[in-house]
Amino acid sequence: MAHRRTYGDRAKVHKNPAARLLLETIERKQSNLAVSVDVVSAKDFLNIIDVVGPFVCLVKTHVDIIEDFTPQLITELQALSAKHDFVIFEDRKFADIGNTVSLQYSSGVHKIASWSHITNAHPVPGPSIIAGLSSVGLPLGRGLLLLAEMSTKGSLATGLYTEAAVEMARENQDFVIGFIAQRRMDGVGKNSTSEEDFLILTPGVGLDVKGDSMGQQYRTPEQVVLESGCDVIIVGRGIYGKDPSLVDSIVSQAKRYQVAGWQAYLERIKGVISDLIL
Ligand code: 5BU
Repeated sequence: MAHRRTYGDRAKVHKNPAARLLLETIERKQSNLAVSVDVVSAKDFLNIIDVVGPFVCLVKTHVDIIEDFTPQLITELQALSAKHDFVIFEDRKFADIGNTVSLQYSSGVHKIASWSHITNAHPVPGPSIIAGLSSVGLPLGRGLLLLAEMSTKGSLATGLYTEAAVEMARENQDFVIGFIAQRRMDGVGKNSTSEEDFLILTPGVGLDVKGDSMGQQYRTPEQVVLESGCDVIIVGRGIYGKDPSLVDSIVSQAKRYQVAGWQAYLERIKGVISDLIL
Protein backbone atom coordinates (compact mmCIF):
# COMPACT_ATOMS: atom_id res chain seq x y z
CA MET A 1 0.00 0.00 0.00
CA ALA A 2 1.77 3.10 -1.28
CA HIS A 3 0.31 5.52 1.26
CA ARG A 4 1.92 3.54 4.06
CA ARG A 5 5.37 4.47 2.69
CA THR A 6 7.12 7.83 2.82
CA TYR A 7 7.00 10.16 -0.17
CA GLY A 8 10.79 9.85 -0.43
CA ASP A 9 10.73 6.05 -0.56
CA ARG A 10 8.04 6.13 -3.21
CA ALA A 11 10.09 8.62 -5.26
CA LYS A 12 13.03 6.22 -5.39
CA VAL A 13 11.10 3.50 -7.22
CA HIS A 14 8.50 5.36 -9.29
CA LYS A 15 8.98 4.83 -13.02
CA ASN A 16 7.44 8.05 -14.32
CA PRO A 17 9.72 11.14 -14.17
CA ALA A 18 6.90 13.61 -13.40
CA ALA A 19 5.68 11.44 -10.51
CA ARG A 20 9.25 11.14 -9.22
CA LEU A 21 9.71 14.90 -9.44
CA LEU A 22 6.52 15.52 -7.47
CA LEU A 23 7.32 12.96 -4.77
CA GLU A 24 10.88 14.25 -4.42
CA THR A 25 9.66 17.84 -4.22
CA ILE A 26 7.13 16.95 -1.51
CA GLU A 27 9.83 15.23 0.53
CA ARG A 28 12.43 18.01 0.01
CA LYS A 29 10.07 20.85 0.91
CA GLN A 30 8.05 18.92 3.50
CA SER A 31 4.93 20.10 1.76
CA ASN A 32 2.05 18.13 0.30
CA LEU A 33 0.23 21.38 -0.43
CA ALA A 34 -0.71 22.40 -3.96
CA VAL A 35 -2.14 25.84 -4.61
CA SER A 36 -4.72 26.29 -7.34
CA VAL A 37 -4.27 29.80 -8.74
CA ASP A 38 -7.64 30.58 -10.29
CA VAL A 39 -7.36 34.28 -11.11
CA VAL A 40 -7.89 36.02 -14.42
CA SER A 41 -5.05 38.57 -14.55
CA ALA A 42 -1.48 37.61 -15.36
CA LYS A 43 -0.17 40.00 -12.71
CA ASP A 44 -2.28 38.51 -9.91
CA PHE A 45 -1.41 35.01 -11.12
CA LEU A 46 2.35 35.59 -10.92
CA ASN A 47 2.12 37.57 -7.67
CA ILE A 48 0.22 34.82 -5.89
CA ILE A 49 2.60 32.14 -7.16
CA ASP A 50 5.64 34.13 -6.03
CA VAL A 51 4.12 34.51 -2.56
CA VAL A 52 2.98 30.90 -2.06
CA GLY A 53 5.95 29.35 -3.90
CA PRO A 54 8.08 28.57 -0.81
CA PHE A 55 5.26 26.61 0.84
CA VAL A 56 4.00 24.40 -1.98
CA CYS A 57 5.08 21.28 -3.83
CA LEU A 58 2.94 22.09 -6.83
CA VAL A 59 1.12 24.97 -8.51
CA LYS A 60 -2.10 24.11 -10.32
CA THR A 61 -3.15 26.35 -13.17
CA HIS A 62 -6.12 27.02 -15.44
CA VAL A 63 -4.28 29.07 -18.07
CA ASP A 64 -7.41 29.37 -20.22
CA ILE A 65 -9.00 31.77 -17.70
CA ILE A 66 -6.19 34.32 -17.93
CA GLU A 67 -7.42 37.31 -19.89
CA ASP A 68 -4.03 38.75 -20.83
CA PHE A 69 -2.29 35.44 -21.53
CA THR A 70 0.91 35.61 -23.60
CA PRO A 71 3.69 33.03 -24.04
CA GLN A 72 5.80 35.28 -21.79
CA LEU A 73 3.56 34.28 -18.87
CA ILE A 74 4.74 30.69 -19.28
CA THR A 75 8.38 31.79 -19.26
CA GLU A 76 7.72 33.65 -16.00
CA LEU A 77 5.82 30.70 -14.52
CA GLN A 78 8.76 28.43 -15.34
CA ALA A 79 11.18 30.92 -13.75
CA LEU A 80 9.07 30.87 -10.56
CA SER A 81 8.98 27.07 -10.66
CA ALA A 82 12.79 27.06 -10.74
CA LYS A 83 13.09 29.79 -8.09
CA HIS A 84 10.74 28.15 -5.59
CA ASP A 85 11.14 24.48 -6.57
CA PHE A 86 7.57 23.47 -7.42
CA VAL A 87 5.93 21.22 -10.01
CA ILE A 88 3.42 22.63 -12.53
CA PHE A 89 0.02 21.03 -13.13
CA GLU A 90 -2.30 22.48 -15.78
CA ASP A 91 -5.78 21.35 -14.74
CA ARG A 92 -6.97 21.08 -18.36
CA LYS A 93 -9.41 18.18 -17.91
CA PHE A 94 -9.12 16.88 -21.46
CA ALA A 95 -12.21 14.95 -22.58
CA ASP A 96 -12.17 14.37 -26.37
CA ILE A 97 -11.03 11.74 -28.88
CA GLY A 98 -7.34 10.83 -28.97
CA ASN A 99 -6.50 12.85 -32.07
CA THR A 100 -8.15 16.02 -30.78
CA VAL A 101 -6.63 15.85 -27.31
CA SER A 102 -3.17 15.28 -28.76
CA LEU A 103 -3.56 18.56 -30.65
CA GLN A 104 -5.08 20.41 -27.68
CA TYR A 105 -2.20 19.20 -25.51
CA SER A 106 0.63 20.01 -27.92
CA SER A 107 -0.59 23.01 -29.88
CA GLY A 108 -2.85 26.06 -29.92
CA VAL A 109 -2.17 29.16 -27.87
CA HIS A 110 -1.17 27.36 -24.70
CA LYS A 111 1.07 24.44 -25.84
CA ILE A 112 0.45 22.78 -22.47
CA ALA A 113 2.72 19.77 -22.99
CA SER A 114 5.75 22.00 -23.46
CA TRP A 115 5.63 23.40 -19.91
CA SER A 116 3.20 21.51 -17.65
CA HIS A 117 4.79 18.54 -15.86
CA ILE A 118 1.39 17.06 -15.12
CA THR A 119 -2.06 17.41 -16.66
CA ASN A 120 -5.36 15.57 -16.30
CA ALA A 121 -8.17 14.02 -18.31
CA HIS A 122 -11.69 12.75 -17.92
CA PRO A 123 -11.81 8.99 -18.55
CA VAL A 124 -15.18 9.35 -20.30
CA PRO A 125 -13.88 8.76 -23.88
CA GLY A 126 -12.18 5.48 -22.84
CA PRO A 127 -8.52 4.41 -23.23
CA SER A 128 -8.07 6.30 -26.53
CA ILE A 129 -7.75 9.54 -24.57
CA ILE A 130 -4.66 8.14 -22.86
CA ALA A 131 -3.24 7.00 -26.21
CA GLY A 132 -3.71 10.50 -27.63
CA LEU A 133 -2.19 12.33 -24.69
CA SER A 134 0.67 9.91 -24.12
CA SER A 135 1.75 10.20 -27.77
CA VAL A 136 2.64 13.80 -26.91
CA GLY A 137 3.45 13.67 -23.19
CA LEU A 138 5.38 10.45 -22.73
CA PRO A 139 8.39 11.48 -24.88
CA LEU A 140 8.55 14.70 -22.84
CA GLY A 141 8.55 12.86 -19.50
CA ARG A 142 5.11 14.16 -18.52
CA GLY A 143 2.51 12.50 -16.32
CA LEU A 144 -1.28 12.24 -16.52
CA LEU A 145 -3.91 12.12 -13.79
CA LEU A 146 -7.33 10.66 -14.51
CA LEU A 147 -10.40 12.20 -12.90
CA ALA A 148 -11.67 9.20 -10.96
CA GLU A 149 -13.89 11.32 -8.70
CA MET A 150 -14.83 14.98 -8.31
CA SER A 151 -15.35 17.14 -5.25
CA THR A 152 -18.67 18.58 -6.38
CA LYS A 153 -22.09 17.76 -5.00
CA GLY A 154 -23.93 15.29 -7.25
CA SER A 155 -20.80 14.24 -9.18
CA LEU A 156 -21.48 11.38 -11.62
CA ALA A 157 -17.93 10.05 -11.26
CA THR A 158 -18.74 7.31 -8.75
CA GLY A 159 -19.09 3.53 -8.50
CA LEU A 160 -18.47 1.62 -11.73
CA TYR A 161 -17.27 4.77 -13.53
CA THR A 162 -14.56 5.29 -10.92
CA GLU A 163 -13.63 1.61 -11.09
CA ALA A 164 -13.33 1.75 -14.89
CA ALA A 165 -11.09 4.83 -14.59
CA VAL A 166 -8.78 2.98 -12.22
CA GLU A 167 -8.58 -0.06 -14.51
CA MET A 168 -7.74 2.25 -17.43
CA ALA A 169 -4.91 3.72 -15.40
CA ARG A 170 -3.56 0.27 -14.50
CA GLU A 171 -3.20 -0.52 -18.20
CA ASN A 172 -1.13 2.64 -18.74
CA GLN A 173 1.09 3.04 -15.69
CA ASP A 174 3.99 4.46 -17.71
CA PHE A 175 2.01 7.67 -18.30
CA VAL A 176 -0.95 7.65 -15.89
CA ILE A 177 0.59 8.52 -12.53
CA GLY A 178 -2.56 8.76 -10.48
CA PHE A 179 -5.94 10.30 -9.95
CA ILE A 180 -7.85 13.33 -9.00
CA ALA A 181 -9.97 11.70 -6.34
CA GLN A 182 -11.27 12.04 -2.82
CA ARG A 183 -9.70 8.84 -1.47
CA ARG A 184 -7.08 6.19 -2.28
CA MET A 185 -7.94 3.83 -5.09
CA ASP A 186 -6.05 0.77 -3.75
CA GLY A 187 -8.34 -2.22 -3.98
CA VAL A 188 -10.78 -0.51 -6.37
CA GLY A 189 -11.52 -2.75 -9.38
CA LYS A 190 -10.49 -6.35 -10.01
CA ASN A 191 -6.87 -5.92 -11.03
CA SER A 192 -5.52 -4.06 -8.01
CA THR A 193 -1.99 -5.06 -6.98
CA SER A 194 0.07 -4.19 -3.92
CA GLU A 195 2.91 -2.85 -6.11
CA GLU A 196 0.91 -0.13 -7.85
CA ASP A 197 1.58 3.43 -6.72
CA PHE A 198 -0.97 5.94 -7.92
CA LEU A 199 -0.68 9.48 -6.60
CA ILE A 200 -3.93 10.89 -5.30
CA LEU A 201 -4.29 14.66 -5.71
CA THR A 202 -7.35 16.01 -3.98
CA PRO A 203 -9.21 19.28 -4.56
CA GLY A 204 -12.08 20.43 -2.40
CA VAL A 205 -9.94 21.22 0.65
CA GLY A 206 -10.77 23.99 3.11
CA LEU A 207 -10.35 24.62 6.82
CA ASP A 208 -12.90 27.35 7.33
CA VAL A 209 -15.94 26.65 5.16
CA LYS A 210 -17.77 23.52 3.99
CA GLY A 211 -18.43 24.61 0.43
CA ASP A 212 -19.35 27.44 -1.95
CA SER A 213 -22.61 28.49 -3.62
CA MET A 214 -21.87 26.48 -6.78
CA GLY A 215 -21.64 22.91 -5.49
CA GLN A 216 -18.03 22.80 -4.33
CA GLN A 217 -17.57 20.71 -1.15
CA TYR A 218 -14.62 21.09 1.21
CA ARG A 219 -12.98 18.64 3.59
CA THR A 220 -10.08 19.30 5.93
CA PRO A 221 -6.46 18.25 5.29
CA GLU A 222 -6.82 15.74 8.13
CA GLN A 223 -9.85 14.11 6.53
CA VAL A 224 -8.18 14.06 3.14
CA VAL A 225 -4.64 12.93 4.01
CA LEU A 226 -5.06 10.95 7.22
CA GLU A 227 -8.54 9.47 6.91
CA SER A 228 -8.74 9.07 3.12
CA GLY A 229 -5.03 8.45 2.42
CA CYS A 230 -4.67 11.09 -0.31
CA ASP A 231 -1.20 12.43 -1.21
CA VAL A 232 -1.62 16.08 -2.14
CA ILE A 233 -4.12 18.65 -0.92
CA ILE A 234 -5.19 21.20 -3.52
CA VAL A 235 -6.32 24.52 -2.08
CA GLY A 236 -7.47 27.55 -4.04
CA ARG A 237 -9.65 30.25 -2.52
CA GLY A 238 -8.90 29.04 1.02
CA ILE A 239 -5.43 30.51 0.53
CA TYR A 240 -5.77 33.62 -1.59
CA GLY A 241 -9.38 34.50 -0.74
CA LYS A 242 -10.92 37.30 -2.72
CA ASP A 243 -8.02 39.73 -2.68
CA PRO A 244 -4.74 38.61 -4.25
CA SER A 245 -2.96 41.75 -2.97
CA LEU A 246 -3.20 40.69 0.71
CA VAL A 247 0.29 39.18 0.82
CA ASP A 248 0.47 38.67 4.61
CA SER A 249 -2.80 36.83 4.67
CA ILE A 250 -1.81 34.62 1.71
CA VAL A 251 1.48 33.73 3.41
CA SER A 252 -0.20 32.85 6.69
CA GLN A 253 -2.90 30.76 5.02
CA ALA A 254 -0.33 28.94 2.86
CA LYS A 255 1.74 28.13 5.97
CA ARG A 256 -1.37 27.01 7.82
CA TYR A 257 -2.39 24.56 5.07
CA GLN A 258 1.19 23.36 4.61
CA VAL A 259 1.45 22.52 8.31
CA ALA A 260 -2.00 20.92 8.42
CA GLY A 261 -1.26 18.74 5.37
CA TRP A 262 2.16 17.71 6.66
CA GLN A 263 0.93 16.94 10.19
CA ALA A 264 -1.79 14.72 8.73
CA TYR A 265 0.86 12.88 6.68
CA LEU A 266 3.15 12.46 9.71
CA GLU A 267 0.21 11.01 11.64
CA ARG A 268 -0.43 8.60 8.79
CA ILE A 269 3.18 7.44 8.72
CA LYS A 270 3.33 7.26 12.53
CA GLY A 271 0.37 4.88 12.45
CA VAL A 272 2.37 2.66 10.11
CA ILE A 273 5.46 2.76 12.29
CA SER A 274 3.50 1.81 15.41
CA ASP A 275 1.77 -0.99 13.44
CA LEU A 276 5.23 -2.33 12.63
CA ILE A 277 6.36 -2.19 16.24
CA LEU A 278 3.24 -3.94 17.56
P1 5BU B 1 -11.08 26.07 -4.58
O1 5BU B 1 -10.98 27.55 -4.68
O2 5BU B 1 -10.17 25.46 -3.49
O3 5BU B 1 -12.51 25.59 -4.45
O4 5BU B 1 -10.51 25.55 -5.99
C1 5BU B 1 -10.47 24.20 -6.32
C2 5BU B 1 -9.75 24.00 -7.64
O5 5BU B 1 -9.70 22.60 -7.93
C3 5BU B 1 -10.39 24.64 -8.85
O6 5BU B 1 -9.35 25.05 -9.72
C4 5BU B 1 -11.19 23.53 -9.51
O7 5BU B 1 -11.23 23.68 -10.93
C5 5BU B 1 -10.38 22.32 -9.15
N1 5BU B 1 -11.19 21.09 -8.98
C6 5BU B 1 -12.13 20.95 -7.99
O8 5BU B 1 -12.36 21.86 -7.20
N2 5BU B 1 -12.81 19.76 -7.85
C7 5BU B 1 -12.60 18.71 -8.66
O9 5BU B 1 -13.21 17.65 -8.49
C8 5BU B 1 -11.64 18.89 -9.70
C9 5BU B 1 -10.95 20.06 -9.82
BR1 5BU B 1 -11.32 17.50 -10.82
